[in-house]
Amino acid sequence: MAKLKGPERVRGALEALALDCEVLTLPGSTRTAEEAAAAVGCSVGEIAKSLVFRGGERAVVAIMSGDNRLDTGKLAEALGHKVSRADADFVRAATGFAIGGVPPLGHATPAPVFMDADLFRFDRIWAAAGSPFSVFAIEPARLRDAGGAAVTDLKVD
Ligand code: 5CA
Repeated sequence: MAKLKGPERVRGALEALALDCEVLTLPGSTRTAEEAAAAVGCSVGEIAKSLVFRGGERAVVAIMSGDNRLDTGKLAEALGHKVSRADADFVRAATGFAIGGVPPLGHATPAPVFMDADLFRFDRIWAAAGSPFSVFAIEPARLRDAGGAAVTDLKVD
């Protein structure tokens, strides 16, 4: 069987979680939060960035509002373990997706997930859907519940 493309895998993960979110493929790049906001026509804050870090040998995922920077000290405190930046190979191995299209759920390996409380400023947020041209929209609470995410303050003040 042919390997499923990123957006198809995200569609499958959303269906498996009974989330009726449509995966949109856009004509413009959604590789960065700024590009995704321009492509969708929303504010940068409404873009959910799915950032992967290393906590020892394990991955840890931080879903950040697009206009916030992650404070790695706060993430380490929430996790209870030192964290370091993941390189592109680690991100792909841990999630199954390449940087620029990493979705907030449906990853290859289970990992603790933390979510920036500022995402709850919005009724609906947009996240990457497995490629640098695809996104889906979801309510923050549904994303939290689907991924078992711990909501906390993670931003650089
Ligand atoms: N599709 C968009 C918006 S949903 C997106 O994926 N944005 S993102 O911010 O979640 O993904 C880009 C992030 O990947 C950057 O913020 C950065 O943390 C990380 N990144 C970019 N380049 C590298 C790299 N060479 N090595 C490790 N991480 C990187």
